[in-house]
Amino acid sequence: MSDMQGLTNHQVRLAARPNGLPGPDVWDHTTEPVGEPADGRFVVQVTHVSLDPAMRGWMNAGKSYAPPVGIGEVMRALAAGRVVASKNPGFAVGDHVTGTFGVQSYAESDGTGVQKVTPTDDVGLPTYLALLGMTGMTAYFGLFDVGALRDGETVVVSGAAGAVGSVAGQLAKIKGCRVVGIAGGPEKCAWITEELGFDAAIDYRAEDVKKALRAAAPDGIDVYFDNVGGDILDAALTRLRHGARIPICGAISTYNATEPPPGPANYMSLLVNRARMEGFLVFDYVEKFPQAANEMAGWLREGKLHSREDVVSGQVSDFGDVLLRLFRGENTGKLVLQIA
Ligand code: NAP
Ligand code: FER
Repeated sequence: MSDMQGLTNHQVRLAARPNGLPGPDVWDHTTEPVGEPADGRFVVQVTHVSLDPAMRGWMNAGKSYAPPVGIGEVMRALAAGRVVASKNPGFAVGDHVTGTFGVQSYAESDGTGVQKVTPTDDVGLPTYLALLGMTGMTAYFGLFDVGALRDGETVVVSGAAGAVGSVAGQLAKIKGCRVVGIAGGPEKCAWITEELGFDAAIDYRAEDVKKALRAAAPDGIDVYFDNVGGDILDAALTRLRHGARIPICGAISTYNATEPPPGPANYMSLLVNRARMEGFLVFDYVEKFPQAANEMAGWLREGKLHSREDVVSGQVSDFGDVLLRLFRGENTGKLVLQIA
């Protein structure tokens, strides 16, 4: 088939498995012509690539809930874009879509796992990768289902100025909870308290987290929504109330570790406080996404929820550098690479 108007697909492929932080040596940058779609398929111009800590896990050998990205394969990524050619009756040229399109400027798809979305002036395409995408669903089900949040409880969220954490804290505020966020740096702490309405913020880079938690949650924690693991999880474990729940959403502080990290030394608090700590995977809730996204979109429209996207403009080839921002804490809200 002829190329689509001579268009070139820019791609980022996994060249080698990283040890520790993924440096530039783990990426290959390739180009290939964009082909016409085969019957039943369509071509998406990728405009926004989602940057997710989970990507670090996908780069490791060894299967988890998803197979690892193979060496030489286009890096897996959730993304958003626009249909530019279609031989699939379900998708028309001009439709906006989200899906697992990979780190590339054009993706071919048969529609599997692809959602049609309707960006507006108020709710742009990046929000479908943030509050109304996998990120928001993670906060929603992690807090309400795994965390079994009850109105008025005391909630502590780590990674609080990040994509998932900033939504989890806001959702807990909607339920009338006292919400304490833990984040790195004064700007992030100011954002979550002053703009998002968190009751308190702890700057873990500048403060003794254990001491700060004692002051910010004097009666203890009912739900600790853990995005980071490590020392911060350990500190939170010392402040549990009886019957506390800890949704284990992630442990970004360990993702680039080259040695096995020390276990949470305070986990016996789970026993003493009859508390539950539970891992979860957002994909287990796929069937309930539409219902949750409707409720979240309502709160977004009413101004009760804010979706902050940290949109970095660049080329597909900037992906590797932009990904590192997650591990350096250089993002506030949902990190998205907009393909210039
Ligand atoms: P994000 O929070 O927007 O970005 C990562 C943030 O982590 C950074 O901005 C940084 O903020 C913080 N961070 C990085 N290194 C850290 C360290 N050593 N100690 C403490 N904080 C550190 O990313 P996200 O997409 O919302 O993901 C948040 C967590 O949710 C991750 O653990 C991810 O794996 C998890 N997740 C789980 C599921 C699931 O299904 N279970 C789904 C999606 C995401 P600071 O400046 O505050 O350090
Ligand atoms: C994530 C971290 C870990 C995530 C999924 C996992 C969807 C799951 C890992 C596993 O099953 O081993 O951010 O996002």
